[in-house]
Amino acid sequence: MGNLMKKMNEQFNLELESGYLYLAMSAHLKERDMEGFAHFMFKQAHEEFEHAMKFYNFLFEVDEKVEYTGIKKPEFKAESFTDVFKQALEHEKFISKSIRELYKLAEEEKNYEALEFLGWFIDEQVEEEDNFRGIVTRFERINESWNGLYIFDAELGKRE
Ligand code: OFO
Repeated sequence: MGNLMKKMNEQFNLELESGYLYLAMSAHLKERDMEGFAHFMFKQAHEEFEHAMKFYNFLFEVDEKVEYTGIKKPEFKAESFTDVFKQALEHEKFISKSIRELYKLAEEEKNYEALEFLGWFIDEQVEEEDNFRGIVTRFERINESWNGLYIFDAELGKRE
């Protein structure tokens, strides 16, 4: 397995880890009876598992192996609801950086198939960061007031 493919395999595991993190965040929110926030994070976790499957399928399509490297215990600071979503935004920034590094490596290795494939993720990360940034802004304006939190909880609970 070349360097790029090794990193693609790491990204497969990282996407699973993202899903695991968001599931843990969802549970944390659900334990505090914020069903809408919990639902939003649950959906986000599913999206991450779909991302993982894209890497999984790609690796098979280019005749590579998939290795499971283990998933680390999700850690996040959660002193407020705002905190949870702020850390989700930070996590997305970290994932974007990782995708950009993969893209750079694919350019260096002149792997055009990987470049095509990763282009989708470059766009997706712009969307992911934009979504979470917008949510964090709303949380900062709500400033943990229960009225605002319940209105926003209902809104995020509508995510399909
Ligand atoms: Fe897979 O985009 Fe979020 O982490």
